[in-house]
Amino acid sequence: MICTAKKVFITGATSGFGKAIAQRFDAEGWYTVISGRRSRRLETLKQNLLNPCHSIVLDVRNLDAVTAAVCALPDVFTPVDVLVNNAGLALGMMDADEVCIEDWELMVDTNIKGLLYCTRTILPQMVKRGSGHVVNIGSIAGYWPYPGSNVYGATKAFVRQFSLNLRADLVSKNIHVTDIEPGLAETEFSEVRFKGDKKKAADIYRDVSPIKPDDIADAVFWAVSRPRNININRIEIMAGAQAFSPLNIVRGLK
Ligand code: NDP
Ligand code: 8X3
Repeated sequence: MICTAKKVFITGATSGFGKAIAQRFDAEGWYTVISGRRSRRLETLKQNLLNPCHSIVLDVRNLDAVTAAVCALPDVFTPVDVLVNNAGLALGMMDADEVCIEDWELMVDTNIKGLLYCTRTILPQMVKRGSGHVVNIGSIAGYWPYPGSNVYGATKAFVRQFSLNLRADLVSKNIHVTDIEPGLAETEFSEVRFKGDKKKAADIYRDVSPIKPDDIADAVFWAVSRPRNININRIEIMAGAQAFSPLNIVRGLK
């Protein structure tokens, strides 16, 4: 029997944006495939969704695991209509000469390679069916530089350019691509970035009203629910209390 419900595959659904995106699509009647490394959180989320949900304990850095998970999708969850490449992280906020190289590698492996693995693995089913939509979660850090963003921002610049290039390849195959680029948003992002230092993380959101996960879920759902005669290339969203810094001029350098 052919299932007519729409299906969304979300990476990093155990927290923050990914969880809110899963809840939003579910509320709109979509079937969800939720993934992430923390199994208990996936199970709790799944139990609270109204529509069929398939959960996968998945580390996006592992290509074999991504391939196996996509091959093993139950029929009712294929072909995937929308892939949301959300899994990602920042680690540290130190200057480039002080940073731990393993943190850089982990960001590259997750934010770039993990996103590529999921995209490349799921795209063929969209192409075969003749429609689909890839939504990548980039960041304002992919465009606006700030101290300590070094490799994190560069991975998101990759996401931005890859999204555009992907669209260039796939326009003739009726696959839409959107890069959503949030700014200051309150999730577990800062706690991860500061390696469990809750005080430092809380300080990032002190006395401002940051973007909420539901705001990003709204943007993702809006982008994929536009009529097919348009493609939303990019959406950049900052917190109301956030803007661009002036250029930095350091005086006295020889
Ligand atoms: P969270 O830390 O709350 O969520 C990150 C999610 O990514 C978790 O579900 C985590 O799941 C998952 N994840 C991390 N590493 C892996 C991995 N190797 N394999 C699979 N899943 C992984 O942060 P956000 O919700 O804020 O972050 C989501 C995305 O949004 C990221 O790409 C981030 O860069 C981006 N972003 C965040 C902003 C912010 O200010 N919060 C602003 C702009 C962009 P688990 O640990 O269970 O694997
Ligand atoms: C997260 C937003 O400004 O912390 O991507 O880099 S920022």
